Amino acid sequence: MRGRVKTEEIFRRAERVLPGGVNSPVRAFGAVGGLPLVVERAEGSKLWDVDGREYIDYIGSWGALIAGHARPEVQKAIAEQAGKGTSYGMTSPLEVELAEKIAAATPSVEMLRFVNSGTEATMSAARLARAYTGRDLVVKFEGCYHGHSDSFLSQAGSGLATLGISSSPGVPQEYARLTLNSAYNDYRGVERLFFEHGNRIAAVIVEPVAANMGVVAPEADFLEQLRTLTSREGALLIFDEVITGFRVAAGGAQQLYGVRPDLSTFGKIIGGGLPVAAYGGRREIMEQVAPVGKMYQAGTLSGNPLAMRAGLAMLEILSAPGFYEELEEKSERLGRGLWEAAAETGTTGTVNRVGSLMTLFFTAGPVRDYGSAKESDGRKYAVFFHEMLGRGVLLAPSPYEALFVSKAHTEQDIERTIEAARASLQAMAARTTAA
Ligand code: KE4
Repeated sequence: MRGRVKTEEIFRRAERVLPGGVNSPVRAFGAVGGLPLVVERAEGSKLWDVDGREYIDYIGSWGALIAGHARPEVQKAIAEQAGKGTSYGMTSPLEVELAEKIAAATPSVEMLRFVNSGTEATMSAARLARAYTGRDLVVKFEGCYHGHSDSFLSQAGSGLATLGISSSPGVPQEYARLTLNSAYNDYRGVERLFFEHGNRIAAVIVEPVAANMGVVAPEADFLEQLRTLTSREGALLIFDEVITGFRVAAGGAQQLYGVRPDLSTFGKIIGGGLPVAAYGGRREIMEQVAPVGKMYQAGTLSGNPLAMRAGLAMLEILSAPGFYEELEEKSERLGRGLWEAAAETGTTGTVNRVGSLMTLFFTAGPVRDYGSAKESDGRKYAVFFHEMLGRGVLLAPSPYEALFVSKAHTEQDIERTIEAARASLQAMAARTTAA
């Protein structure tokens, strides 16, 4: 493998001017150690670092690039729109078109508002739920991650779990007290919160497939039970589909599981790799949002035509017949291959997979919530991460993230990845035996 001279030089400069050398904590390899990547370019399923090393990429910009990097259709759309201007600060036909397409794909969404990040989407959805119900408390689930707004930084997953931070400094106790946490897949726990705080709870927000504690699927009727409970108690049910939207199905997890939330948040895929997110739901709720209603939320670059055009190009790609079926076939093969590799090498592990989202946990499992996800051996994951990286396969640099399969991953990529996993686990097992 080539040296990493340029990576070293650039990352050391980065550390002097960016906290941790990164613009988002998980990129700093805190959970896995070692010199982080500095990326030069990406195309299809591949990504190259500044030293020319090639990787099969399973991060895919944390799920946004379900069709792969630098798709010609998206690049062409961006280039065409750039010539017409990148941001007008006024409504353009493009944002109307993209909103119509998202609403058409998501029956529970009659109206939506574009923002620029998943954080903005969930922060706005929580504010809207509080405005609509006149209540203050929000229930979330341990290990779920809804971005970094003050309401959601307690017991959160993703980067906080990676860094072992249970709540962030800088969030006043008064704010933190307005967020209640329950264990994922524990309906009784949520029921108890309603028993204790009943008519003060504005909303329950949930990742309908959790992907920020590693991937954890909702059990049997967990989502349906949340739907029934929130309806009965006058609280709103918010599905945070920033990862699952247009990923696990064209209509997101709400289509896959047949449960209709009151509000949904979207991100990642709908921007085709540019900063786009959204929150939406029934018209009578969304019409509480300014300027129609009084719940204030705004954004300079919200709905900007450049990002809208990329999002439209992406949704066009997803609408091709057989897109999700092919993705499911590849993902099933990879999930099974990882599980077989663990079994064949005597590795204690379990694979959770929902569609093209999956995680290999280094624990016997089952992994059904944050507590059981934390049973996974983080040190083993770190070793596995670097073994795979050395074999040209880039996984998330944290056991609390997902592996994202894209349309661009070829059968050859999948087989190479399974082979790399088998070799990595074999090498790990051999060292353990020798030790
Ligand atoms: P952003 O503000 O990062 O665009 O979205 C926040 C967010 C909201 N909801 C869910 C379900 C999410 O997964 C996210 C962000 N996802 C992480 C990856 N697990 C972003 C990666 C990062 O923090 O760099």
